[in-house]
Amino acid sequence: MAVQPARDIARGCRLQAACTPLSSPESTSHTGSMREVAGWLEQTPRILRLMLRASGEAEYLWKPSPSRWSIAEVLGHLCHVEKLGFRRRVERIMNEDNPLLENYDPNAFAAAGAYSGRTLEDALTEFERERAESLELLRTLPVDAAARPGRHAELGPLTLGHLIHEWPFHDLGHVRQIAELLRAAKYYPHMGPWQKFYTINP
Ligand code: NI
Repeated sequence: MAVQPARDIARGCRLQAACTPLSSPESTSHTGSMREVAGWLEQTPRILRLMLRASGEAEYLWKPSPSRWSIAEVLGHLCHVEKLGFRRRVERIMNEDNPLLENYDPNAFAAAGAYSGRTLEDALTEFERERAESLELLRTLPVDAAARPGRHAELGPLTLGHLIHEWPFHDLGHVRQIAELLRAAKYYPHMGPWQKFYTINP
């Protein structure tokens, strides 16, 4: 089966949404879904550790092209954005009155080297530590926290509930990106004529 190119990955972590959602925002109970989101966020570090158990140094550092991220850079991004993109924003929305949230530019941080320099074990351990701290924060939120407002420099008005739901969505996008990098580096070069059936976009 051919796989559609994951175009969002090419632009850091942006996705063009052109699909029919399974549920509308109105059909979701915020209190219940916040707990569900935290449950998902707890799984991501475990999923990454399992996925990357068999990854060698060459695959970990492999960049498909100068403009595309390696698995090392994706993990570095996850470590970095956990604090600056997610936890700090949650804290500001909880502690301030409708705060203005600055843009987080992944490509600028990547170019500045913020995502480089970690070994695989360093990156997994750092992400586990950062995520544990985030889960601690989420556990302290009151049940009505989802409605608290903030303003994003580019997107405009939003709520804490919106930010909380972007979190596992963002996780899954990068899990998919790592899966794409792994299969392109490890298996695609060795599958001979079967390559004809697939389009890869690592
Ligand atoms: Ni991202």
